[in-house]
Amino acid sequence: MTLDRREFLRTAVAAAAVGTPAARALATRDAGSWGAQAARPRPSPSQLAWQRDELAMFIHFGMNTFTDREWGDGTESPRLFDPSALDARQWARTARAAGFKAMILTAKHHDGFCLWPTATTPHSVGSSPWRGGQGDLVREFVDACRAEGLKPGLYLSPWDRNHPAYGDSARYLDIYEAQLTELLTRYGAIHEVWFDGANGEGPNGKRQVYDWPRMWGAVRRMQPEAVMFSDAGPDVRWIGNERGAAGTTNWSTVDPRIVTAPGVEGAEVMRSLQDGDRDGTVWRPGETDVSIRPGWFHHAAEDARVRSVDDLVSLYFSSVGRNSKLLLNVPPTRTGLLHDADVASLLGMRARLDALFARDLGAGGSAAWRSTGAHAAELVLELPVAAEVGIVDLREDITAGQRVARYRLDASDGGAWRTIARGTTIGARRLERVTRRQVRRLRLTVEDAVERPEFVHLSCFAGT
Ligand code: FUL
Repeated sequence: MTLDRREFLRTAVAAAAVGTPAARALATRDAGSWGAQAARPRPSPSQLAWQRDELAMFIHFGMNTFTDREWGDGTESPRLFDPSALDARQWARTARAAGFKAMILTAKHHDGFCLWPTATTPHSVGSSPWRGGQGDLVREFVDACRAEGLKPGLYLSPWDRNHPAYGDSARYLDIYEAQLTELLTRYGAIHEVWFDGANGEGPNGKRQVYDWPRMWGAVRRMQPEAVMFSDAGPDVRWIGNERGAAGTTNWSTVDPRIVTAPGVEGAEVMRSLQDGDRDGTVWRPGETDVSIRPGWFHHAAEDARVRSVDDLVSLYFSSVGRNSKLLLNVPPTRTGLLHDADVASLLGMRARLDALFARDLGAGGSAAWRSTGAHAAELVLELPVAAEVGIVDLREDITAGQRVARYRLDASDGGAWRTIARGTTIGARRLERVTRRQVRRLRLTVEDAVERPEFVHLSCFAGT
């Protein structure tokens, strides 16, 4: 049987959710493995671009902003939604200035209020006083993203505490798919579609049963280049916590039989989300979502609890620096603007990161890579001049997949080698903060790898 590419993708998505062995083979939907021999998984072009962006901004904004809640119950009047000076360009300008490459908006949160005029419910901006009921926040958001060179993404909560069809499973699935269709056909290219795992009862007390293969298939048909996020992918997985910490071991490969659907629970599920699976059969890198404030939505009472510059830089190290991507939430206020305190921390983070990574002390030095076994290798970097080193930046070329499973870093100031760090996975990027010391040579020893390790790129910085 020959499948055309689209059919292949559809089958792969459907099969992946079921988790049969054939499914797992098919679930590597990427172009890299399309037509290739059975090999370890590799990222698709979309997954690769997604990871290279490193930073995305999450925008939680909606009914909860006006009721001062985190989870609305769906009984809120649309008349409460009335930002006085909403300017999505201010969000996008800030994101861009702070070095973010993408932005994801909560088009609908659990309370069911839709930020775009939808035919599926009157519970939307169309029934609000904002812009005289003629507003479309999804439109303003995507336009602002594009104007600032950011990739737009959308969060559409499956859990809907307002819609009367919720819990009447077949009927609500049609509604949900219709909402996805509006969002994915009216606004041009959407780069990430975000499905969260929260799933409670509807207004009628009934519990909804989802059909993920159907929803993922619909997204794939309408936006084939988008990556889909959920606990279970299919393209990008949740990192398993909202503290901003990827696993110190973090494989971008997972076993799709462990996390089968958004919202599944259990110790093994959490471990797989956090660390990935060394022998995983699909490429599903982890996304680290965390808020700049205690809550996801803006609450004036938390204005003095915005993360500091130091805190944001640490988040960068514990997410991007552990083979993940950071999705940092920055919630606009009731005015419809990002708060000055948040903007100051973001710009401070950018300035600090730029300074930390301004000068690679290894640039112009000599690097010698040699294979030392089927699953081992060694890299010695001679700095052009001895220098104080406090950060080591390691990168595998993940277009070829992820290979390193255990490594050691040694430093020499001209005399004996001293071990300065040990770790497990590297992946797209591994940042090691080490005790600052005078260094002439650095040695990376790959002690274990899942295949013959490819060259690992090493750079080093003074740190602080
Ligand atoms: C969760 C939601 O319940 C939270 O409110 C928030 O949106 C977070 C990012 O996802 O599932």
